[in-house]
Parts: sequence; structure tokens; C-alpha cells
Amino acid sequence: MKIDIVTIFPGMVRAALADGVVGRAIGAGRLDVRVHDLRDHSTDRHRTVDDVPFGGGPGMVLKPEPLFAAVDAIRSERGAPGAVILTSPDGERFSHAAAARLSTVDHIVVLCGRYEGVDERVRIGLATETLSIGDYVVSGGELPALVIVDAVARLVPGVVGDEESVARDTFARGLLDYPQYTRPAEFRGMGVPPVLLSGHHAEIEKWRRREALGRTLERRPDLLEGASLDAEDQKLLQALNKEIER
Ligand code: JFH
Repeated sequence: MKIDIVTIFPGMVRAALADGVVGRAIGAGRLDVRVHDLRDHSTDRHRTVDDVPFGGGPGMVLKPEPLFAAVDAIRSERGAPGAVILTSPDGERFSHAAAARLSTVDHIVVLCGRYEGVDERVRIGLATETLSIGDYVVSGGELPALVIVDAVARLVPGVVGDEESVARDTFARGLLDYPQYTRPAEFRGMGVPPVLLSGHHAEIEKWRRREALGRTLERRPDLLEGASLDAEDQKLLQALNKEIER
């Protein structure tokens, strides 16, 4: 998969992509990621990429010309992308489903805004979709772009070494995780649920399912609306509901 990221902070974006699962996938040639400095596509000697908003108001706005020029250059060097993503607080909410869809696109471009945002003509004439990572405001599009790239890249076959954990994420979507423990079996007076030390795999699976359902019921009951639960889960959930009522 080819990924191009356009930013005024290429160092920040490159540093974030250098380590971890994504960094390794880039090193192994499974992901072909390029980070582009937006200022390289400015045309004045000050490398200007922003200007004051028409109509007045606070802050600066990213000019359209450097962003269009950057994507033109990407198109001629790398071919036509299947998606051009703009990140913005007023975009459509990014989700695991959106990550799964984007993981099937063979070339994506992500545009990182800054300041108070980006000239609207970028959204209209350049971006194919505008995505938000959640209902809070961060200072620019770089962190949202990195979140999106990481979530998408994990779903590209071969990027995460352990394909089972990716499959489990997809399978468990709709439920929160069960609690995890590792050694030592006792730490600062806190133990580990005995079932996890018992070696009874069927019992362990049952306990984990119950914990996952219980946590979801308590913390994210909204997720249970869309979850597909078998008869066993329904029974567990009924019991957990009664426990909460008490
Ligand atoms: C970004 C930024 C302040 C002003 C809400 C009402 C007024 C933008 C580019 C995405 C998510 C972002 C994000 C993405 C791209 C950019 C900073 C500051 C305002 C905010 C707009 C610039 C922020 N999910 N959160 N933040 N900024 N607005």
C-alpha cells in the first residue's frame, strides 16, 4: 500500500512513523510511505502556506495552491490515489469500519491542516473525504493523520506480524477487551484471577467472555446495540444485568 502525507511538520510525522509496527512494515517494504513538506510547494521566497481569512476572524488559514500543487506532484510521481483524506474537527467520525474500507485502497493521500483550518476549496476540489478522529480539537492535522494511518496500516495484510490479533480485533469489534494479566502472579498485594492460573482453557474462555460483556455493559452499553451475540452471550448478559440491578 502507498501512503503520502502532506504536512508543514514532516519531521514530526516521520519520527512518529519510524518506530513500532508501522515502522517495521515500512522497513520490510509492505508499506510505501512518503512524507511531503507542504512548504516545498509554496512559490514565494518566504515559503508561505497560510493567509488571513476572508471576512476577518482569528488566526490563519492554509492556502489552497500549495496543497493542490503537492497532490499534483504526488499524482505525477506516484500515480492517481484512490482516496485523498482531509482531517478536520468537522469531518465524518473515523471508525474501525472506515479503517477497514481504507485498508483496501492501494494508494491514499492524507492532507494535514494547521492554524484555524484549510481553505474550503481543498475540501470541495481536492479531498475525497473529510475525517475527524473524535469530538475534541487538536492543534493540527498531523496527529489525526497518524491515528488514521496507524489504524489503516494495521489492517493491511502482513503489517501486524500476528494476524490472529488483527482477526480478533475485527471479531471482537463491538465489545470491550477482557482484563489482561502477566507475571508476577502477585504484585504489591494484588493477585490474578485464579481461573487464569488454572490451565482450564474452556473456563478461561468463559471468564473472558463474561468480563468483556460485563465491562461493555457497564462502560459502553451503546456498543451492545450493534453487537451480534449468540445464545450463550445473551444468557451471560442477562445474568450480568441482574447483578448490576442488585
Ligand atoms: C486541526 C484547529 C481550532 C477552530 C471547533 C470549532 C472551532 C482547527 C487543522 C481533528 C479532530 C482535528 C484537527 C484536524 C485538522 C486541523 C486546528 C483549531 C479550530 C474548532 C479548527 C487545524 C484540527 N478530530 N480534532 N482536531 N486544526 N474550530
